[in-house]
Amino acid sequence: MADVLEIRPQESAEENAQQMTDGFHLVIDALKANDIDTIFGLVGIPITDLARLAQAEGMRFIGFRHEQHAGNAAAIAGYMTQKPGICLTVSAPGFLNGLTALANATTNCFPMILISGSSEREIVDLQQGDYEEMDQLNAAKPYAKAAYRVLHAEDIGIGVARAIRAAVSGRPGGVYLDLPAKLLSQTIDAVKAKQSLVRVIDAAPRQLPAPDSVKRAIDLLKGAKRPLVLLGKGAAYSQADKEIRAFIEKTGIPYLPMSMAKGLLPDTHEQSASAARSFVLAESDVVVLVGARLNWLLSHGKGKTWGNPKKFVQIDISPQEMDSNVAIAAPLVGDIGSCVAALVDQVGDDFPQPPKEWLDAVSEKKNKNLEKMAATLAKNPTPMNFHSALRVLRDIVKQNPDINVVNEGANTLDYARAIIDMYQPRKRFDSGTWGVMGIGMGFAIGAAVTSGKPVLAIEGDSAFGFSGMELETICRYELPVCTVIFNNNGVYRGTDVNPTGGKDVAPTVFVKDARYDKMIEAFGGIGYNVTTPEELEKALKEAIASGKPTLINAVIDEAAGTESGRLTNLNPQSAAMKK
Ligand code: ADP
Ligand code: TZD
Repeated sequence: MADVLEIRPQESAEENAQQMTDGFHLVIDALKANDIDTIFGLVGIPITDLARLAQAEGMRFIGFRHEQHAGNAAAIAGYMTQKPGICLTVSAPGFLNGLTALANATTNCFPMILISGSSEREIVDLQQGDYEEMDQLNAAKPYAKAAYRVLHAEDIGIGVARAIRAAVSGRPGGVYLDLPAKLLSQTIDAVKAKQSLVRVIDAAPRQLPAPDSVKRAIDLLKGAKRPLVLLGKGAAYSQADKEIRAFIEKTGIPYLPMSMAKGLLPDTHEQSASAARSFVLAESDVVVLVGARLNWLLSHGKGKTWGNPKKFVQIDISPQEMDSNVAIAAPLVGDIGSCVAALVDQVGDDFPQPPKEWLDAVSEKKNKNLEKMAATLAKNPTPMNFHSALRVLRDIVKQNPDINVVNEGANTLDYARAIIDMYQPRKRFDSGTWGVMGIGMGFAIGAAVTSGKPVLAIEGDSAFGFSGMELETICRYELPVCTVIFNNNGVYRGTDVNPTGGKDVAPTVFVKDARYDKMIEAFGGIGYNVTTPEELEKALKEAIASGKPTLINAVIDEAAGTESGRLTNLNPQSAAMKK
């Protein structure tokens, strides 16, 4: 750390003057002291110089066209690395644009820090109408895991340290750090400043499970007749890949990955029960949740989806997660690596393997469903539909198993998740816990910058629209992102009509036959327009091999999608209207 803070000469260099530094420098020094090397953001008063300085001091500053996408990039960087991603914005509106991403990160348990410049406390608190005046700290609080403000330059080191620890320790989440303009220009004695820096030690300490909790879980598992393991994105985040694989393989229990946990073990693993999802959820009797919450994505652990009564083992770092929706018979609170390792320790050669009838039933169901899916995928309708296009993407990912996959939309999300096998951990990034649209280009940029590897962004045409302007960012930084737009002329599909016969199109309908490929050409990227699986395959191969910013406008049958994809049960009004 000795070389972190360079001492800068005072501007009015009087003889023997004390050497001074300022808030701008200290923020950068505090981040660098904690090995943070990238900032995603968008400049303006009062943080433009902060961004300039970050770059001048050797950090990477990735400038966006809208703060929400900078925030999403930071969030996904945090998820990939277990280090908080940093998003930097201006005050009030810029902050609010970033807040959506901060809230999404908190909801998904991604560690990130939103740093926003703010206007002066004296004016904000008396509501005297400052430039971009807003009480940002209080606005951020309900949507962040923690929110802090620093008022004195000597507290910058501690403020950054608190933000880092809050973001990554325990259940990860989004943290807001408020930096008023005056703080940034405050000067401080350089020696004192250097001493005020804090390097966070063991930011996310291991949290060991209690031995009696481990025993309770093992006893429950030993008595199971139809056990199932459910892996969530918390399991992927924890980077306990080896322990999780050992647990699955030693116990022989079938497992289901949640969307972003796909690839933690390759989806082609023989114990994967993905293709028999409904069957195993309904029929299992003991379910081990590993970093997965029983929220709406898992029907809250009850109802028809879950069929037979069952007992849950839940592994989570957050004690409050237990019993959130249904009773948890064996809570295992701790970090996933430690908890799973503790379970593996108890799984000796005498550990009972799941009964053969259960494994046979799962594989029979799985094979049947895989055959059905293969038949659907083999069809070649004209125009192309979701399935025939996704067959091509599935094969491309198989050939490029280390490619990062970003995915959003309704039908585009639901079908891609089911059809595209993943082979490596933390390579799939999608709409997540909220089912939010708009993560596409932000996640793509974050994933490309963080991994240095290519990204395939699979986007519904509506979903893409939320972040489409970031194509310019992708082109500006020459990122190897290939965006494929499933273009069916609207939200879900493009065939709705205005029942009044009026001039306005239906609420779900877009401009027909839009050419999204031309958008990327405006910024020097390469665009393709394809209408058949053969054309799509050729374009994809060329695009990925080029390593350049590319966009493929894949024309899909405008009648192919269903309303809300597979979420029709959450859309009762629409179902009623159609009656
Ligand atoms: P999914 O959407 O894939 O089902 P969720 O986001 O619902 O996953 O759940 C992730 C869970 O993982 C959260 O409850 C979070 O507290 C937990 N978690 C995150 N990181 C860890 C970790 N390192 N150890 C234990 N639990 C973790
Ligand atoms: N706004 C935000 C921020 N998130 C949302 N999830 C929605 C609106 C509602 N919404 C969905 O849930 S999916 C979707 C919207 C607008 C787009 C679906 O259309 P698409 O995908 O073209 O992206 P498909 O594949 O054609 O269904």
